[in-house]
Amino acid sequence: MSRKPRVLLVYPATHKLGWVKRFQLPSLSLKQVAAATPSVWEVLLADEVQEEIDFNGDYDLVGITAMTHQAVRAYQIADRFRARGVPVVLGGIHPTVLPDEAIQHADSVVLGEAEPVWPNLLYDLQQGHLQRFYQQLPSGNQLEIPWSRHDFLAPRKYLTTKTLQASRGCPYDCPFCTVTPHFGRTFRYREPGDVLAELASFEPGLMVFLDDNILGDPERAKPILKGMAGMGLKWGGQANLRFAEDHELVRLLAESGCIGIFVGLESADGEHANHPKTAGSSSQADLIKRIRDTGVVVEGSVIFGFDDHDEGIFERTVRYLENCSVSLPTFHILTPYPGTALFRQFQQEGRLLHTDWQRYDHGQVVYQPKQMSAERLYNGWIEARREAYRWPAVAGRVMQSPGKGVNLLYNILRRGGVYGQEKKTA
Ligand code: B12
Ligand code: SF4
Repeated sequence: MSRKPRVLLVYPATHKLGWVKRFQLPSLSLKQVAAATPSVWEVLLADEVQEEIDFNGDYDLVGITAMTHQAVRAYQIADRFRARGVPVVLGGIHPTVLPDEAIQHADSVVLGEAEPVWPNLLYDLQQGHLQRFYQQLPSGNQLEIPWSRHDFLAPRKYLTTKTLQASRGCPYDCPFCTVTPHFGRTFRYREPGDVLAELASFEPGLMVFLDDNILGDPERAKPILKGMAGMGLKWGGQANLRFAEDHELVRLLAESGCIGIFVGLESADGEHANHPKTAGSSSQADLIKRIRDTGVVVEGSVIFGFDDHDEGIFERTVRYLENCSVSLPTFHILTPYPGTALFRQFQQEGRLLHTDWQRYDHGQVVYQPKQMSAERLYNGWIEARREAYRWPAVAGRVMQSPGKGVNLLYNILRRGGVYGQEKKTA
């Protein structure tokens, strides 16, 4: 009996993770590619974070996803399969912004979203007419995508397999971010009823929204939050802190089962502290407190290395975050991802130190900062992280929050990462 055609979807790993791999989420990118795959195909997953790839397996096609820091490994994997004659398709953010680079390692590259083009690509492959590039640009503000597929995942390997997006795109177009160039300059939304139906198909337990801004439009978010109350789901996601100006939204968030929300604060001061997404009538400290008081953990993320950051930024930021009492501070080094305005600016100014993509990961300095050396930026990042996760600082944060046990657990887990994760500088 002939078997179904078989596609292997690969998530490349850049380094080995120890026990932490048990706390990872499966790639939603590949769950969506799987969901768009016609049922005549068998879909297999090789998540390299979790297991070794079987390079000798019997596959008709290999599809590999890549963020920028994964690109080098993705190309190595692609080259090995192609050397055996297995056709390879590359997709995801990095191949989308640099398709001419990606095609050197692939038979075909999908630019942008898989859902509208993937079935055609598979059909073309079977007909022997695979094209080099596939792309369909998004339009309008409706997002119609199939429910993500979970059946090809081993649930016990992950923190949870229950992830989805209710929206894509972002209007803010921050110069350092890949989202607007990749997903478009407007929010596109799924119908709340469709999102709630997918959520209702989940077993009670932990789920995560992987939207860039799940609360970006209160009128879209409220029906989803109301519908989630009583579903038995505990969830996390990321949003623009300004949502907390709306008291009803904060109340609904807590009632819906939200346990943690990630917000981008970006900078303690200067130009990027006054971005439209973070500026408003209440102070950030007030908004953070308003959310925290409901028991929801607030993870606040800042970036070091903007052109208006001098060497005092590290100390000022740690103090600022203390004053705001974020439950979990997160620190990133500014990274000029290809495809962004920031990349083009640094390239024109001759400030990129290299384009070794595997080092473009927010934890290494890959450009010449304006007001300090690359080494100072790296060391300042290390010092700020350590300062924020000293035990007295952790205790201070935890004591201010309801849900002290959960807060403490999050902080201990993060502290482990902070003290164990340093890499090399530029
Ligand atoms: C959720 C998320 C995370 C989660 C990931 C959870 C998971 N396992 O899925 C967490 C918090 C762990 C995370 C971590 C990081 N993230 Co992140 N993350 C996101 C976010 C918000 C959504 C990603 C997502 O799931 N999108 C939904 C899927 C469906 O979209 P997609 O990936 O684009 O996939 C579609 C297409 O690209 C295409 N496609 C993708 N792959 C493939 C493969 C094939 C074969 C085909 C045909 C098509 C295809 O089809 C898909 C469906 O339409 C994005 C922003 C964004 N909007 O994309 C940032 C983003 C991807 N993250 C980013 C970064 C930098 C990171 C970190 C490096 C940050 C850090 N240092 O901590 C880490 C790296 C983690 C790692 N695994 O190595 C950057 C990547 C920039 C870049 N150019 O690479 C983004 C774009 C954010 C940004 N502001 O720029 N992230
Ligand atoms: S608000 Fe967030 S998702 Fe939107 S462009 Fe800025 S950093 Fe990217």
